[in-house]
Amino acid sequence: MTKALGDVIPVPASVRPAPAVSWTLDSYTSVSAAPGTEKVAEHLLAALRPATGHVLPRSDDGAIRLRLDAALGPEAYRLEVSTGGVELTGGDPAGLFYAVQTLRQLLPAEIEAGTPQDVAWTVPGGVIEDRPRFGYRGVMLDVARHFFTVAEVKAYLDQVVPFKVNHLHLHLTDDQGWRLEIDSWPKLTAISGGAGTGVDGAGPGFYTKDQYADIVAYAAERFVTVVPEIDMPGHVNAAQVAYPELTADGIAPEPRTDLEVGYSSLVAGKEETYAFVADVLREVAALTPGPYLHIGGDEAQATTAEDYRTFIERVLPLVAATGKRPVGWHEMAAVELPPDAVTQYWRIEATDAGTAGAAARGNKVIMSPADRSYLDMKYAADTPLGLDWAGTVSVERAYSWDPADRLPGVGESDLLGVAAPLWSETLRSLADAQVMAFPRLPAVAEIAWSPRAARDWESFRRRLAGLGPRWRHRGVAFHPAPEIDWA
Ligand code: TNX
Repeated sequence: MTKALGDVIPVPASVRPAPAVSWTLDSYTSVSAAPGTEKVAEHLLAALRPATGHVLPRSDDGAIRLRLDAALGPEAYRLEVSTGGVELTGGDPAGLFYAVQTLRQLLPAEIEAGTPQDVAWTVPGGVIEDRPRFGYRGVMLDVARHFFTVAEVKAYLDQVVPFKVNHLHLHLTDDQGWRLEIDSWPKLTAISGGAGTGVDGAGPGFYTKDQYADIVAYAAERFVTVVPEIDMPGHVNAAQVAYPELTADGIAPEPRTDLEVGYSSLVAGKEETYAFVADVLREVAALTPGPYLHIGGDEAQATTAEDYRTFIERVLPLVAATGKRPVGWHEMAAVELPPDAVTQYWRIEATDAGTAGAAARGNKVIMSPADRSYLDMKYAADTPLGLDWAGTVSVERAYSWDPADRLPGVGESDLLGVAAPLWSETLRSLADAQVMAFPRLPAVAEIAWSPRAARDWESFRRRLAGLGPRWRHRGVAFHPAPEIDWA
């Protein structure tokens, strides 16, 4: 069945259907890629060839045409379907990549199958003109509590980019484990990336620098910027197990694989602390082409307020020395931040003086309220996986809020964007991660991309239903939320 032109997640900014018009891809279809669009054209062909079984050769007058027009602006695109074919125009290569994602969703669901399907590949006619509301549209994956392999991280990336997500925040370190090789402090991974360092003794796992660089490159090919997080001054038990000199008394703590938080702290008054942080940030920055370094800063209950401020004030210049822009969980706003610093709001309270105060001084905010955007919260009381400290988060709850209304003093222009974190204490596999992310990640992604006025729960419910068959074709696990009439 041919889809309606606007039947896409995230809903586009402007949709002008031409109801009498459609176009069908067939074995004669060829593809024209203007200069600068070749790489995105390869993504499109990789998406279309398996299920259609067609060769889709390149030609000068293809029915599928890709081109760039900078006048559209960054990340924007235009997609026109006429009787003669499909024209995809990107304001830049990222925008063109988003046009490809939209075209995929406009084709029948079988386009996601891995082998040739006997389907009429018909696309509805008309024009879509689209651009993002926010520049930061993120997902976060906690690879510290449960380690996800390089292949699993790539698979998760593949599953989120259809929703025009453009940042992957990796929570690389926590009390349980340390997941990124640091040459100057090799025991971090030799000891705390070893067997049994996942929650409940799962594991082992860490990324070598080459493996991490592979993730960063794979993400970049999909227009996704990796944001590495080294969480401090709390959440550091794994670092202290490896290097007891990072504790107050120099005695190694016991390794911990339980779910408690807020019990470990780097020592604000010790110079070793800052030598360690400077080395780690320098090495992480060297692996990071993107602008951001996330320094955590959350749940530092084992750090006095004064030590917390001392620590953050000493660490912010170390980030600046790497040339990167600091991001921290919103607790970081306890100190006056440099203008380029970004806070990430995660709590469930309806106000936060620190985040609002920093915003008033010009610090941008990433919105990730736990009661709306945390993909690790249970959907409902009977959800087998997940936590519920922020309440349960149904698909409707994940969708029916707006980041510009979330905190007084933090409006549209204060927002860098929106992100959906997935903490992994209860997860043991990629399938577990998928069940928690899908279908709520598309809800948060629509909030991050689509104009506020274009969003509507009833419309979203209907569009979401159509994703079920696509995920089944791709072998992606998802939660069959009862409020959706799944196709
Ligand atoms: C709070 S949110 C945490 C994490 C936990 C998460 C579980 C935040 C910045 N810190 O340490 O994994 O809750 O939902």
